Amino acid sequence: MKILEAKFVRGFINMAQEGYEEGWHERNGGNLSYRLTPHEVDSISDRLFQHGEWTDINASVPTLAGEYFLVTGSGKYFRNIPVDPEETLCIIELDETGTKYRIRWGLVEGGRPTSELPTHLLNHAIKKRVSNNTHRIIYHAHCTNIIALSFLLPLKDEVFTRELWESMTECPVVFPEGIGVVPWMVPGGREIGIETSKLMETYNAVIWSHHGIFCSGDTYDGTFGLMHTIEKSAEILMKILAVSDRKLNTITPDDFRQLAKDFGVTLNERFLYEKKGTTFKELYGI
Ligand code: 2HA
Ligand code: ZN
Repeated sequence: MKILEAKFVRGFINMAQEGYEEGWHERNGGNLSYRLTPHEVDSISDRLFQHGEWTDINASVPTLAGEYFLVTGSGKYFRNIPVDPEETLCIIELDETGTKYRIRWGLVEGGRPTSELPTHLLNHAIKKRVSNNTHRIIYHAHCTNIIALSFLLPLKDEVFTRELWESMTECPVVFPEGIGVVPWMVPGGREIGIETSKLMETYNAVIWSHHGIFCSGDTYDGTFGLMHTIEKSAEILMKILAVSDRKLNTITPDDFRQLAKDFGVTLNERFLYEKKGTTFKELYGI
């Protein structure tokens, strides 16, 4: 089958375009990866390059040995993905140790997979295990309002989860497990990948302070929808912070407990603490 006609490739390209249109992918910002099913690999195997040299991943993911991933290319612009997917994307294969990859399709004008490959693969490894092999997508975007919030709020999972849940009623239904926060770290390496993947044991979304978000999911719609929901909630909170020193009304811990019951979701009580203060100054010193 022609690779560009495969459903998982078309979905990937659509998602990249939607992210670009949201304004989350300035220049070469952001990256996306999809873990192929064995059936998908079979369906396109005639169209893969046969040779490519093995390159170090700079991380070890033995549970992903032999798997194939569709990923964005390093330095490539999301806005160009729909225009020229064969030049901006690639399919990589991992070796039998899970420490090396080789390119089997794409990047026709040269290049390598995303600079965030260690984080993508470490996240895929964790998610493959904790989701029972259902999660296949890892998405990184530079969402404006989440980045802004990371300059204002304490960089704690409890604070971001609670404030984002409060800012839009459906948030606790969309991410009942909460959201993790990594402090500012140098991007592109193994260390930030390891810190992110530790949080991916619990969460489907992890904020990179002053940088963006990583989301994980089982479908393109679900993963994009998670990113979109988090960023919209952050936008609402930024509007509140811009015009007031406090919230006059909000959703209370008991409201959340009622919502959880009626929607059949489990909310971690860790995020339903009693807030110590009313103004943003009392709460967060801002
Ligand atoms: O430039 O977003 O984190 C791609 C990135 C690196
Ligand atoms: Zn980035």
